[in-house]
Amino acid sequence: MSIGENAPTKNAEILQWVEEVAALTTPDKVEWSDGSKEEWSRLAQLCVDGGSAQWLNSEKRPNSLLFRSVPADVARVEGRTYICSEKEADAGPTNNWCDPVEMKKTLTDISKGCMKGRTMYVIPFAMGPMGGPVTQYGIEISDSPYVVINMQIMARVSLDVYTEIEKKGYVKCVHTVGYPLADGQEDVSWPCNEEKYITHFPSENMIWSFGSGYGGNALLGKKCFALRIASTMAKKEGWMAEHMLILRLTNPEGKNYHVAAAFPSACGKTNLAMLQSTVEGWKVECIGDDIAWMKQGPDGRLYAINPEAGFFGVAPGTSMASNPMALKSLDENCIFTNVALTDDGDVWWEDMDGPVPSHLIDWKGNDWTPESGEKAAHPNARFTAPAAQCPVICPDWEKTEGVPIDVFIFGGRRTSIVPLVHEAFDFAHGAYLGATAASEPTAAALDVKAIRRDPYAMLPFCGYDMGDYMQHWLDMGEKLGDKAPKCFYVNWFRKTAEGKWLWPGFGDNSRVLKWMCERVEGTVGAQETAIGMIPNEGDIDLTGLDVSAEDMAELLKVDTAEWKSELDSVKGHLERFGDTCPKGMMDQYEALKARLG
Ligand code: SAT
Ligand code: MN
Repeated sequence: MSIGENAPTKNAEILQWVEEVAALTTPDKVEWSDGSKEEWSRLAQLCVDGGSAQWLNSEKRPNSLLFRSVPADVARVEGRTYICSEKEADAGPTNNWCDPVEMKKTLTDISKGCMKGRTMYVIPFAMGPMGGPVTQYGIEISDSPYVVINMQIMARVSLDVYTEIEKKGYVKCVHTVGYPLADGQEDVSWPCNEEKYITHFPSENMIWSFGSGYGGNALLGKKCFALRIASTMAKKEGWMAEHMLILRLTNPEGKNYHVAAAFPSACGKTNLAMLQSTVEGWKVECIGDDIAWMKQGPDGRLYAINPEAGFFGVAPGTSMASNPMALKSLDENCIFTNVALTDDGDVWWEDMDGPVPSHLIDWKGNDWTPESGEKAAHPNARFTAPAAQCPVICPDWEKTEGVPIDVFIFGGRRTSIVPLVHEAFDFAHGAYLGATAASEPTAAALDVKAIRRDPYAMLPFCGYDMGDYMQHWLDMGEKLGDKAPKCFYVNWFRKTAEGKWLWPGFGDNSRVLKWMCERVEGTVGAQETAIGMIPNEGDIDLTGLDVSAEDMAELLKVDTAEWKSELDSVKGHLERFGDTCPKGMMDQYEALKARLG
């Protein structure tokens, strides 16, 4: 097959790579994606005509689609995700590793003819605003039209990418659902393969994904590129690729502050990114909800961009009560996967506002009633929405140079021990707070063993040894010096001994953000404790909020005995990284231990 004639690039290396992939996978045809609206509509209709999607009611949800996957392909597959660095040690103890030569051989073997009967799409995309100093480029080859239309929302797909690639290079991404069609064989509605491989070759800036059509397994710009490959690039080049939301706070005088925050899953990251402030005069705008790429700017400060162009969010739980701004981002031009379908052709999921419908088609395509005893939407059902549709998207969200970060926040879900907020003594201490961040499973008892440490919320997303990654944080602190962001640790989830939530959360979290900004400004105090600086009584603005003084004291309590009881778990966590656990981190641990007495 000759793929060169209608190719939009003359770059011989790209043409050769596309040719090679086509020769191996033998698609029926090759299509060069251009990212146009016309292309989106045509491929959306192709999915509908082929039976893998349906249009939602255009009066309720214009230009939006519903897809249903199969039960065997509903989430990222961490057990099948590999970092194929040259040396095993470079992947670290928390990643699966495979020798790159061996993995390529495995993938080559199973990929022979894997696109037969399908179209192979070549998708040029930018992660970040076109031409920006932090932006990177990629080309994803995929045999899934679902991937093409999702990538068009999540990344900036455009033929201009080929021009930028000449200057900046690109990440090679190969994706196949691994479901070839014999002559005359009819397609299924969600093709995928029982066998799955999500593989990363950091020394070649290459990603190869086989067998899944879902989310981060298939939309390779997201976790695979923007976190696993980019974290490796960032380490080498002295910048940061983080699993962080980015938001802007504006105070009543009109001054802006920019916050980047990392939380493990199920801690309300998307809610915080689109929070509606309850503090008079303070405004919050969203820049990103999942990933931040940050580079030191000419003035020495750290500048962040959101490399993505859309939100790939968990639908269940998203409501007018929990996150109205996310919900309003979904009014049109969206793709929904594994949500339920209402009788009037709209979407539904658990915890949506209003009464539970008496009849739905569930995510498996079956009739559903409240008596069914099963969830109507899959718990990991997703929406894909253009970020520009978010009513509180920041006007500078696509600024090529990014926004200067004032504050880093780490956090987790802890029903006890960890106060509402504490501030790190300095950046190295902040790096330690991120390295030891922990969360309880949502329904867990107060069992220290049940907590999961997830450094910087990057455990499944760091493309190299997590110990080296901790060192990178310390190195960035050195490089940024007194221009480094101030670091904080929050816990919105503390409960009383009787099990009552102490903090209202959601929009009222803006009160804690306000305190952080005032700390940056130096206009509000704090008291020193063994674990860090915490607000003095009265420092957090509680105007109009009904939280008692006792509850506030409980929220900010630091009990040294409780903290001491966690020291062993922290030490064990750090020691897991053996030789690569930075001395600087162990020093922080020893200093905490000494302060706790
Ligand atoms: O499926 S994604 O990797 O894009 C999202 C997630 O699982 O965190
Ligand atoms: Mn995420």
